[in-house]
Amino acid sequence: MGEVAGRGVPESFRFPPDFLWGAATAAHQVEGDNRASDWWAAETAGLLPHRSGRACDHLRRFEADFDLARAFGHNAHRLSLEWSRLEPEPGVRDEAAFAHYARVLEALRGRGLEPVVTLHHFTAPRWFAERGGWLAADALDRFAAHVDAVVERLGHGIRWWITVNEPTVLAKHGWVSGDWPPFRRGRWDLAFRVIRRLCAAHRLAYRRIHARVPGARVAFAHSIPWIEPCDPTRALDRLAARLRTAFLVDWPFALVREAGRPLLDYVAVNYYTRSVVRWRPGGRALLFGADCHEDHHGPRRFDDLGQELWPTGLLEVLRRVARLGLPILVTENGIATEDDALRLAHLRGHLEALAQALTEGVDLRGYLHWSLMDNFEWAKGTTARFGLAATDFATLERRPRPAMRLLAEVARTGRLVPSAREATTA
Ligand code: IFM
Repeated sequence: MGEVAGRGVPESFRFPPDFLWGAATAAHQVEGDNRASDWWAAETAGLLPHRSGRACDHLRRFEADFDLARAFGHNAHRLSLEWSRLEPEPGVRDEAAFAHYARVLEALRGRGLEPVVTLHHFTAPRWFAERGGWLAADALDRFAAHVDAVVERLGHGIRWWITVNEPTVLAKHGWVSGDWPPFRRGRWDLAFRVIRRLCAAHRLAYRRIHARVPGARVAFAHSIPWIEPCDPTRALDRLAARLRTAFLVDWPFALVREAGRPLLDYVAVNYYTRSVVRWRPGGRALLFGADCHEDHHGPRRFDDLGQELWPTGLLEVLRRVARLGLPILVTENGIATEDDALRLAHLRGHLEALAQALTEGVDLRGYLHWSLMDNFEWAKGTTARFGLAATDFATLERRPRPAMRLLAEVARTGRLVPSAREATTA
């Protein structure tokens, strides 16, 4: 698996006692019956290869799911509040949906699970999409009104907020590769505008949350790969890696700056993989283009979505974002596989990376694994298995995997227990 991410971690190392441990989810991926959303509309119109249907039926099973999280040592949980449930028609707030999420938040707190609340995780109300989505002239006003409603009715006491999830990922799939709603291909111009809009949405949500929730910590969740040149001896590959980093990693941070500082209370890092870039003439493809999968980097391991298992990249990403001088929360990290040994190796390696970062003084506050259970992985449907618990989609039974037990043990002891120190070498 390459370099050992936790090489400098002493035997005496302990994770801080108030470290947040948990899993991350998103409404459309777990709840089921998300009928008023743009994704549901696209699924039923046959524009997507899979239908979310009842997903994990978390809408009805949330208490049992939180029991499971608690039983496995979690003290935090990331969820998204589905905008299309809360505002199924423009300006119409669904009281039952607000009451539902109030119960969900209560259920988390009752179990000692700190909520980490996302306001926008890829899906939007169908009406919002039909009016032009994020590119409509009034998109930000619409989102602002929604944020106000959520903050006012549900926001009390929520400490950790995520305004929007992964602006660059949404722009890529929706406007460049075109495999997600609104299915535009090669529209780089629009993708850039969408990223700007989502960052503007973050800034307005940041202010609105702070106006009403004392002590709130607000960030957008940033998907940050660790980007390297395919051939480090080639100047053009190095340039490609620098350009991709500037665009995919640094630009969104620049877009949320105001008065000389990023409008963030912490950095929310979603880390999955290393991205190995080769220079391609023609420009734009190098920003989102396919990675180089050649083996001259040593033996490499990939998950079912072709993402490389590379824990050292998490350490590098944490070091890099630490330069912003803000606390950091890992708000997603996981692997799409049905191979338990690979999932364990992944988790061990990334726990080592966290420990190494803490040992170096990085202000890291917690780790939320993607995901609590196998769920609806967007255009891949239920074929990509990211869960700490396996989901049987016929019976909806959740079955904890070995990695879930490992995470529980580390959370309980605060130590990189021996089982978490194995198998991270090449
Ligand atoms: O499932 C997604 C999630 O919605 C956003 N981040 C990446 C995950 C795995 O692909």
